[in-house]
Amino acid sequence: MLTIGTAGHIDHGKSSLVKALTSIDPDRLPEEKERGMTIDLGFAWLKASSGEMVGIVDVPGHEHFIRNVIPGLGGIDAALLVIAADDGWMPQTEEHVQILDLLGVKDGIVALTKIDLIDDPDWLELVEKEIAEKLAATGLKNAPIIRVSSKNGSGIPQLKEAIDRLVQELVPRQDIGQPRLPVDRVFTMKGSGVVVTGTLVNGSLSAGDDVFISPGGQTAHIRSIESYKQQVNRAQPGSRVALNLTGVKKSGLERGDIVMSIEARTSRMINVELRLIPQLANPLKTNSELVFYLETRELLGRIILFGRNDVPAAATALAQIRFNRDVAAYIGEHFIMRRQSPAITIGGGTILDPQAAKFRIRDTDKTIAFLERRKSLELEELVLTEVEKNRYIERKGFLENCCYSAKEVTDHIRLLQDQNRLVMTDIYIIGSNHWQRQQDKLLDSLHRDHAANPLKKGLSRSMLQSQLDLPKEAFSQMIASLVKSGKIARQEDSVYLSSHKPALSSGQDEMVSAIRRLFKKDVSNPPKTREVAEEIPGSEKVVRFMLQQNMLIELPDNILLEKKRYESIKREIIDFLEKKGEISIQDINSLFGFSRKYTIPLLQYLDIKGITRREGNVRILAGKQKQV
Ligand SMILES: Nc1nc2c(ncn2[C@@H]2O[C@H](COP(=O)(O)OP(=O)(O)OP(=O)(O)O)[C@@H](O)[C@H]2O)c(=O)[nH]1
Ligand SMILES: [Mg+2]
Repeated sequence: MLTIGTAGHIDHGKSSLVKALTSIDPDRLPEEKERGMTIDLGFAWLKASSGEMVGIVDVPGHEHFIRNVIPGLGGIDAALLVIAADDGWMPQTEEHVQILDLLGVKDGIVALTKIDLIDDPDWLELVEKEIAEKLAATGLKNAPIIRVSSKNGSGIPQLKEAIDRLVQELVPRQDIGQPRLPVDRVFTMKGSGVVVTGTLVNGSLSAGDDVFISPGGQTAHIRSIESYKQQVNRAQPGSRVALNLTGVKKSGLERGDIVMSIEARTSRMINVELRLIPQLANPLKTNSELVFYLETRELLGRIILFGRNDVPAAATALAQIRFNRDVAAYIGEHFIMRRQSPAITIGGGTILDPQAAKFRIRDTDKTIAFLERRKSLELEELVLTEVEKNRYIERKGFLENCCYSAKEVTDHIRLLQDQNRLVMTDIYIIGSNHWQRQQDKLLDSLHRDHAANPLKKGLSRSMLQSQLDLPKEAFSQMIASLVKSGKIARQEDSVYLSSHKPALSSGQDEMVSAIRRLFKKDVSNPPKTREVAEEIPGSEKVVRFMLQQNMLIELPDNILLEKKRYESIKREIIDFLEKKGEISIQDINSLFGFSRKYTIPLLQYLDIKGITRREGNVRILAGKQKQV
């Protein structure tokens, strides 16, 4: 499947030639018939001798209708440049060739028409020589020139053969699984509702598909598809397509909209590499307001040059375009730009960042470096720059708006991961530099915390995460991988370096002994946390350490007990319960000499630990029924 676009000066015989080739008159509007000129895009098709269908988009030659030309040439695979033998190379021949060149069209055929009007063979040779010279510096430099007459049919078979050769030589349209149908016509048909037409690129669409209309974001359903007047179930990239849509109104659609299988990301700002035509008289100044053509869309925008105030003819430059509305562009897409007055095509370019942040002068170097890396459109650079730009980015939808398929992108991410240039978690892709910096920061935080608080176990996860520039899921994976490699350890909520052993200084050692003495002083009156601090000033840290190290335990009401003593009390209570079945507060008081102030927190603690259970006024062993 491929689509050819005509190009050339007014009245040079484009539409007549399309009719001579296909028997279809591309001039469909009454006004076009009346005036004998093409005003808007026309469509026809022929079958190549290989059986392949070739769509033809016929464009107007009048300079006034250039805004209808560019949308027509957007999705084409090859050009049919029509030049009248009696007239030769003319201004719109020039302009259309510039546009084709800026759009990256490199294949085509030149049809030298109206040869029936020329008797002098030298003249034809002269015209052909001029054409070859003019095309030498363009993408069409290798296009064959075929002499034809639509009036008497001479040369038409040779032109068909040239088209056959083109069909064979052309590399088939890329199918990257991301279909886009830039709409060039919208109309309603009695009985079947809204129809949109266009040249399908980047993927295929099927009848029954649900689709999105960008940039508006409306959803629609493809009821049926027609391609070259035939109903088809599936339309291939490169073909001319008419979609019958349900779920949208004609008023909600216009030329320039794009029918896509996913909801595209849109933006008002894009970063590009632009290229100016050699014939441009005045340099392009930064801040100029221009008319831009992206696929079938025409829109106004302002150009902001990076690190310079103007660009001379024939030069390239990096720039930001700020549009007056959202666009759903993709990396690698071509565009055309024109001045409003005088209305001339001044250049075009390639989109390098379809989701650009507003450019600020202080970001000049960074922005230029980023775009310089993207200019080659190599997948590796696209992946790396996209990740670096965002620091971390969700895998879902990653580089969905670029000229590569999802599979190519995924394969490349895996390759870069194998080379340790990217880190992938379940949800995110993270640049290895960023990952490494965050990991260093995490380890450094732990180092510093351990040095400042040798008695403390470590830092809480939430404290650590708040210091890092990572989303929660990636942070968890970082912790897990550091635990796995043995660098860090975690206990409950605390994270610490594996090498960290909380230890006491000699002064603190003495405090531990003093605290122990405090417990021995009156065994039936163990101190509360606050009382220890009052008796032994500065001992809070040591108490916390002793709790962490399981030397002490803390009962409800902040009552402290030595772990050893608690264990023996617990044992005695269990023995008691195993013999007697139940234990009362008075039993405990008389067993251990405690007052009620201690007994109740102790029992609550045993309940929490699942050792005892309250039954009325007594405790029984948890899990046992009270025997009545
Ligand atoms: N003698 C002669 N006249 C031709 C030939 N091809 C086209 N014409 C005439 O040239 C005039 C313009 O032809 P079109 O086919 O409308 O030209 P066009 O390039 O489509 O014009 P626009 O769409 O307005 O740019 C018509 O009067 C045609 O009859 C040809 O091969 N020989
Ligand atoms: Mg025409």
